[in-house]
Amino acid sequence: MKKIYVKDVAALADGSEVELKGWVHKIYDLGKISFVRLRDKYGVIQVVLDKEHRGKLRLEMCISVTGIKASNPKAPNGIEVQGNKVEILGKAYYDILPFEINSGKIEATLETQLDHRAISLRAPKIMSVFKIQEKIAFAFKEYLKKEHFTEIYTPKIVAEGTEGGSELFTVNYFDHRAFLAQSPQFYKQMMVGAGFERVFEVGHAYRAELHNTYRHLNEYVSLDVEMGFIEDEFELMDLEEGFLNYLFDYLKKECAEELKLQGVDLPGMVEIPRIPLADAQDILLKEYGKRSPKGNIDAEGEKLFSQYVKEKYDSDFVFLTKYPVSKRPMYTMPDDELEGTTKSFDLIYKGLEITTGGQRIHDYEMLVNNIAKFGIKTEDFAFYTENFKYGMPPHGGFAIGLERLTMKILNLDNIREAALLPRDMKRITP
Ligand code: AMO
Repeated sequence: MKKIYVKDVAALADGSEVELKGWVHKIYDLGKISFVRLRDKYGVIQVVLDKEHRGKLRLEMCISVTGIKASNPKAPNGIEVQGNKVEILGKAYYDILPFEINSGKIEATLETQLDHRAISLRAPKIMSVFKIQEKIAFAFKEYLKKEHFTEIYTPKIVAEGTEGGSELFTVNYFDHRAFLAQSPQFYKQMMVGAGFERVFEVGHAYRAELHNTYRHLNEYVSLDVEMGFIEDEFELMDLEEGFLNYLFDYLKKECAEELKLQGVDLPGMVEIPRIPLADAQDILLKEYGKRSPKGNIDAEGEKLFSQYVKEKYDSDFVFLTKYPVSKRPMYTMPDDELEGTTKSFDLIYKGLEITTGGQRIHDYEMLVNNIAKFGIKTEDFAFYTENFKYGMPPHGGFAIGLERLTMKILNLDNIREAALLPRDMKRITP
């Protein structure tokens, strides 16, 4: 059935009859008449009701209103509907709402908002985060499809971890122990080798991290890319930079209203500086007296270095390149030009890592030897390494955390604000 949305009413002639369905957003009672604001997926409109039709309406009930469209310069957007029939479609059973959602800003803690997620999402500003997030994922797919990538769907119940470390959730899988996938890493590489050449996936990734921070989730959406027949890791950075430019253009066109509601101005063309990790560590020490952990930069370092890049290059982004072998998983291609480093990179955006990527080892013997060097049992990874016996192209890829990207584009303080139903150490409901 075709539904008429609030946004469609403006195009109707004055005097047209219209039936709208949505939620009671606000009520102003003015003696004989009431102004009821009806909210739907796309917006809010004023409905004028007499006492009888106003009846027992309460905030957030679901209603259908039939009435006549009229212009009224005093109404929001200059439009109202003079209602002559009201039906309650979804009753209200609450004593008081958990918090006010119709005043532009919710005066409740993030935890309370998340406890009542389906209510806090009713606030248009909060809903707009996820309308924008949907478009980010859409732009990712569209951009890659234009670049000859194929979308894949890989299993999330897996036999082995891909990223090293101990961040694995265990699953009882009949009489075996299995895990939730930390990343589609092995499968995206296998699909490149299988002949798709270029693949991407938008899917959930699971990390049993013991970090309850503003930037960690235990379940997040990973935007994964893997590309065959590359020359080096810089081609991957070119691809990611291309995507970000495409994304910002796309969001400006498709989400103008939502971005306005968020108070966000997107950048023009981005050109991202590429700086070796060791140089970044030196700069941090010289400019800020900040010491970094061996072979890495900590969260504070990421923030400080972003500040430096903003001042020096006027860029919100920076690629850190050439991470040491010791800090990268066993599948990462070593960099022969600089002893002890790899052909890998991170992308830092406004002080937060949003991407890891790099070229992979594609030679079977080299891979098996490297796995052994990492002290891992090669037999456990035979299902993965076996693919490398049959002609694997030089390849590499990267993954972007969707919530982290959303959070940084919209300048949100906490990653949970960019997760529809966040999973963290303390939250598994709603
Ligand atoms: P990595 O482990 O760095 O790399 O993850 C890639 C990106 O995923 C996001 N991310 C997270 N977001 C929220 N909460 C978490 N706990 C979390 N963990 C990771 C970040 C991060 O930059 N296989 C490689 C990628 C590749 O080389 O293709 C990988 O998973 O934005």
